[in-house]
Amino acid sequence: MLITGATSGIGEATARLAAQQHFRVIICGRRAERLEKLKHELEAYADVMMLSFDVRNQQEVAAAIHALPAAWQPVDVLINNAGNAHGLDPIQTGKISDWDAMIDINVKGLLYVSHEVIPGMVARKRGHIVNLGSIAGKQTYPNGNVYCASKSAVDALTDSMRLDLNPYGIKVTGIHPGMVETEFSLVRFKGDTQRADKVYQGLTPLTGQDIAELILFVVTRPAHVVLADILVLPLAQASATVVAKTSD
Ligand code: NDP
Ligand code: 8X3
Repeated sequence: MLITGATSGIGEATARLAAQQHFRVIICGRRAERLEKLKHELEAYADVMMLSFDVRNQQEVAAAIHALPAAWQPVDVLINNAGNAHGLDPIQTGKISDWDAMIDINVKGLLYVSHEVIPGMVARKRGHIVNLGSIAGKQTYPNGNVYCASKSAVDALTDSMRLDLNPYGIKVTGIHPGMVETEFSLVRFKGDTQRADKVYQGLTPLTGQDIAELILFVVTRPAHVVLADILVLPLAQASATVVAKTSD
């Protein structure tokens, strides 16, 4: 199983649970020290390989995946998880650097990784791709603009992959979470912990572990079963904008 964005949040929890269930895991991310530490921890349960690359850099992505030793080359499960929101500004004052980051990481990065993995799946006529979308890809919300657009693109690509890969017996799943407490808001608000913490105050958000459990469920269904599209929310959340908070 190759997991992008395994240095924190959903990806890290997924790597941990997958290793505990004895999947061989390839953990990816830019922060090599975190990958080293996680690799060391997970080797108690399973074989672990780490790849440090920036999904925005197509050459880095291709070189890292091609350099996998032959025994690790057949990637049968790809978890396209790396991604973030950058900023929460109205469209008229949005920053080009934030827009570039979201499109380059969430959309182009997912494509670059998929480009290196899909041909092997097609040749072997087997595989499972799980793309992390978001409720933001299903419903827009004020100031969500480019993040919503990037996740809407992930949703469209997930459906497109399922269509194109249908003749090859490859499963494709879209998982679309609502609020999950990870480093997501810290990244969105550029390290402002107070603002990030406030997002999850007054409700019980989902955790990375909740989504990891869902991912492991999805990839362990019988061969004929595909969970195609999953929206998963904390109890307090009814839509992208309707959240029952007990306090602000
Ligand atoms: P985190 O910020 O905790 O994790 C993001 C992961 O993505 C990190 O491991 C980070 O690794 C990796 N990443 C970010 N940019 C790059 C890059 N340029 N190259 C390689 N890896 C990168 O957030 P989450 O765990 O919450 O997010 C995981 C996915 O879930 C994302 O796609 C997000 O959009 C989606 N999601 C999150 C929700 C939430 O509320 N948290 C809700 C719905 C969807 P590193 O920095 O080491 O490179
Ligand atoms: C993350 C959830 O609602 O902040 O994708 O966009 S939200």
